[in-house]
Amino acid sequence: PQEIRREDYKEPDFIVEKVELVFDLDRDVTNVKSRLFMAANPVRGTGKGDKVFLHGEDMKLLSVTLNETRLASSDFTVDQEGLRFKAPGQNFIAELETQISPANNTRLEGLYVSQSAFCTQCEAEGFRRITYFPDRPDVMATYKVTINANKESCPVLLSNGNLIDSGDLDDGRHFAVWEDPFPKPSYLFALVAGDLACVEDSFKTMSGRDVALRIFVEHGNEDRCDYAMDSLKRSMKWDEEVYGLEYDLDLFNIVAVSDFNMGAMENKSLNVFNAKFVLARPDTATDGDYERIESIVAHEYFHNWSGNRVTCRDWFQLSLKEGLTVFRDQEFSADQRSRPVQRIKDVNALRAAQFPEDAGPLAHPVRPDSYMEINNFYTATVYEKGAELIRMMHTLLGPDGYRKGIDLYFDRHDGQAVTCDDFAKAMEDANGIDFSQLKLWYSQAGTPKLSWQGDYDADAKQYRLTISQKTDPTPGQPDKQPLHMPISIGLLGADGSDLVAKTVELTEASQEFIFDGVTEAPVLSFNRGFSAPVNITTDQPDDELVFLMGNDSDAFNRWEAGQKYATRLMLSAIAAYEANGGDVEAAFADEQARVDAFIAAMRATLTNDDLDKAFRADALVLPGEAFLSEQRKPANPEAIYQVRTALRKRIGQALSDDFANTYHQNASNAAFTPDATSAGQRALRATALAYLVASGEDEFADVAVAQYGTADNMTDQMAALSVLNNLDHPGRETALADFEERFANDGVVLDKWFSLQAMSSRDDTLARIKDLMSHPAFTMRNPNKVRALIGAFAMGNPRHFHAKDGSGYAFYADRLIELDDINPQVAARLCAPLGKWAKYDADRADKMKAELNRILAKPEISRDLYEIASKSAA
Ligand code: DPP
Ligand code: ZN
Repeated sequence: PQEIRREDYKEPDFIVEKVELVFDLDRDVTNVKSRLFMAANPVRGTGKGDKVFLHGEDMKLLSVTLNETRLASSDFTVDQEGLRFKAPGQNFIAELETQISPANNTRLEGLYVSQSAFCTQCEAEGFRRITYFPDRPDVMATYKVTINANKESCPVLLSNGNLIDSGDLDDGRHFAVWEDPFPKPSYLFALVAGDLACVEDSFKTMSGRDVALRIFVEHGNEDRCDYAMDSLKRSMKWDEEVYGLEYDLDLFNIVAVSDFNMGAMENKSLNVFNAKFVLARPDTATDGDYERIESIVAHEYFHNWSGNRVTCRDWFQLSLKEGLTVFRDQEFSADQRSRPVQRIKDVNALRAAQFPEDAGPLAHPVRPDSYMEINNFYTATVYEKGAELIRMMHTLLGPDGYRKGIDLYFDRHDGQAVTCDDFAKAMEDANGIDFSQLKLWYSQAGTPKLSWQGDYDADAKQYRLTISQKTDPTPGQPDKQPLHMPISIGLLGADGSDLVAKTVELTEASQEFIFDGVTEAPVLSFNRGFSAPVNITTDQPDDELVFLMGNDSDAFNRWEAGQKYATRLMLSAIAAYEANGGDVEAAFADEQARVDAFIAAMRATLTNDDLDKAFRADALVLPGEAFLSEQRKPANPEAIYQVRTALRKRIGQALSDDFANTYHQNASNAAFTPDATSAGQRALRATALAYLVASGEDEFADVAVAQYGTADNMTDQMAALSVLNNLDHPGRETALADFEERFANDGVVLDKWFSLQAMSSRDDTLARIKDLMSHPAFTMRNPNKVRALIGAFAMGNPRHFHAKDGSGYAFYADRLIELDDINPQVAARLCAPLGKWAKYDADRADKMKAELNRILAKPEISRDLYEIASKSAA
């Protein structure tokens, strides 16, 4: 496959001003007629050639008609990529007739069937599987869409914009006509048709317009839409209040479907969602699910401005809309819930997914320079690191300066397809500043490493802080330049208060900052709130970390100090474990004093009632196995698992009275509500239960069994089930069997059951996964099922995935090979774990590479999987 390069961008020769589509829906043969009102692109000037190219893949082309004259087959050419013909003039009408087969579309790109409904997914390049079209985001057209379908099987017919006509046809069919007045790129086109239930509400915008809000779900799920609806209304209000952005149509639809490649899709006024991120009822969804629903509903809604009204010129600019929209949804969640807890969650996600990506074979800049398959670039780097880049702009400009920049951006570019440079320019122009160095974050891959050195001069009452930065080479980028970043710091006095709290701007490879009037030798709190997305290599003494854990006015850094301490402790224990031939007792033998001090600090956090419960729950969770393996080379998954498990056991034993108190004090008889405070209480209680069970005392496993049986909500049930999941306890099988029976017909909920078993630390896990593949509810054709069982194994069970005999790798590669023929996009997404071979010992690395090569040898490998596997094997 060919690489497409950013620097090769060319304006389109012809644009489409208006599209009229007529769909004759049928599962096996759907007929699509399209009328394109085309024009030579005025930006390129007129008379620059007459060659027209329309993208198109996997369709049957029935006819091509230009200005009402049907072309002979010798007048056009069709190949794998699309259709070419000669323009009959500067302005003309092209009419195309194509046939597609939605029921056979297992890639879930373009028009397909999910359960019994028809739906579409066009981002990034799915529209070219529906009809021939210049399927690129810089071609923006208005759409008029007519849908004809069987009235009984498809009573609901939806597309973008406003419904302008509908009625009955012959033969039990009916039709609807939708018109979207806002010009949009083809990736935002959507169509849904099926027998769906609808839940309705409304929202009054700031200018007083009433917007009808509708959520469409399968019949029987109407009582699981309340939270998504509530989240939508709060998102609409927040965007008005914080960004001054109002919704622009009279109707906003969300449709939940079971088969979906992504989380959700922001099609203009017709968002299509993975059902997993819509449906919630207290007995089916956990607090974590509620939280994700809230943030994804917000994310897709926010795209109406950051993505739809102003879109991307080309796909290299994907972060223009995604980085900005992730930042917006993160801030929304921070405002709705707890800001520090939200920041911890976002940083955890960044470190779990983006830092490893930036340190591995798939590292790429926020604005990539090339790709083979754009679907492979919906990455943590484009999304989450992109959001960090916007966050740094926000920090550097302050809220008012940021808002001035945003206002100018939307003012200047409304209705346009633009670039990341255009965004940065609006920020610069509105504030009269220069972001040229900051913009390196768009083009330079890799996570910067920062180190610092602090010196206190008591006589001068002066603190000097020297900060150095360095970014390691990444594929294709051997040399790195120093970046511009805001570093928020605090200098704490002995009583724990801030002597200094300030944000400095680092721009050089090494730079000194001087703070005057510092009346005592301070303790430094560095990179507060994770103001810059970097790794910090300087080790602070244990006692300073304990001090920060107990005193830092920045809650994020309180948490961070605990994480650092725990990481340090576990890394030295892992080294000792390996040096002692895998003896976990020996691992901590030389560390008793440090372990005790750490446990005392954990206890102080646990019992500090001034702290938010959700925060305490987070602060008590040790850094995960995946995070720890990023810190080790070679990483030994068995050692990491054993040491982390042993430390949890020690904490559980040492604090068992405190955890038991916490557990009992946080029981609640009140009916479940998903608000952040109640969720925090449940999280803290779940953490206590997990430590109690980790302590190894049987009585606590019985407590978990009892909790599973009596809980009236999914959060508490899952808390119990996930600790039982790793045990050899009769209660485990009973609870799993009960869960399976209750949710046998409930795909979204049953996925939790698949995932749990895939992530179990028990030795029979791989065998169990193989059995579960023939479970009646499992199918490789449903991405959620594949992610729940297969993906969870590779991403959430490092110990068994990296089993020394290579059984995990072989099983996994077999699944990717199988999946590639069904759904290449999802197969490619799941391939990354095999690409991390350079992090492991030679034996594991060889086995992982061998599996990558076996994948690459697959006949007719997709472009999607080929790109990831070949870059990973290199
Ligand atoms: N629907 C995906 C998202 O919102 C891709 N745009 O991020
Ligand atoms: Zn998005």
